Amino acid sequence: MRTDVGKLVLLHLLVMELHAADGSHKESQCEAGQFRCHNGRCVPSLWRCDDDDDCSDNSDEESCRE
Ligand SMILES: [Ca+2]
Repeated sequence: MRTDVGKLVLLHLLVMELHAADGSHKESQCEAGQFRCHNGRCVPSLWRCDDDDDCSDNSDEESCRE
């Protein structure tokens, strides 16, 4: 039982990873209209300063506060 759950989680992570890597610029630059998080993730510029941590490291919320 336990191993089955573990496999499912691993599979899920793998699928997510593949999906994220597919056709996206992972390490270089973001597309126009996107904000590049400190961790390299790209999020729409609209998501900046919306009080929601979209970058997972909160960098999209950091850079807009003085
Ligand atoms: Ca945000």
